[in-house]
Amino acid sequence: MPIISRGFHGRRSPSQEKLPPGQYETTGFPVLAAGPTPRVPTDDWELTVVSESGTQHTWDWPALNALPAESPTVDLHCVTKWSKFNTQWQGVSLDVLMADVRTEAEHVLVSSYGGYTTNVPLTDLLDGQAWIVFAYDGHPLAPEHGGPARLLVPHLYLWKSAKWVRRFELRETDEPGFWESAGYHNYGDPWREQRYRGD
Ligand SMILES: Nc1nc2c(c(=O)[nH]1)N[C@H]1C(S)=C(S)[C@@H](COP(=O)(O)O)O[C@H]1N2
Ligand SMILES: [Mo]
Repeated sequence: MPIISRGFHGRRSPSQEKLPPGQYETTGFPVLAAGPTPRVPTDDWELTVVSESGTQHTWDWPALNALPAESPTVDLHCVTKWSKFNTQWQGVSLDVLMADVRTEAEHVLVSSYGGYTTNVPLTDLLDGQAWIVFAYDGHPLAPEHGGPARLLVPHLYLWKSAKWVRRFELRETDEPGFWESAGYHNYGDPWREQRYRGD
């Protein structure tokens, strides 16, 4: 078999460099959800972090908005193979929310209004890798995309970015979420193309 050299195909363009294996770029913003869109008024909205000892930290909407916000610009990668580059968000880093939470746990089960769940290692939510976002492209986050607030953890496939996020449960044992229980990969790194269990 002849070996086709890299030069034969030419250099990868800058946007291809941003594309994980098996993905294509889209400029639209598809809406994907496993169920109906929950409508959560900000008056009723709460976010809770519960540690393995049962200690709870809860933020209501004014409390979330009082925290220092960041404006991350990130690429999104959906397991259905679309990627969207340079999306602009506003939100609070998980580092800020977790600052006062004492835990030895390594696993997090994230759950949403409407019942969706997904699991993420705690280390993947820290060190500037994840946010609770409430604005997209300069506007309040639309309900279809998870408003009033969603998790954004862009270095993993987008199913880990729980829309309508409500609760983070810190756990000593890992507990698969909705898609992870349905045969998707437990971790979901787009650069290692971890789409399904066993990838
Ligand atoms: N609560 C909730 N969050 C969710 C989902 C869902 O069904 N429910 N779908 C996930 C999947 S599979 C993807 S690809 C993204 C889609 O986000 P978008 O609709 O803003 O593009 O949300 C993720 N977060
Ligand atoms: Mo997805």
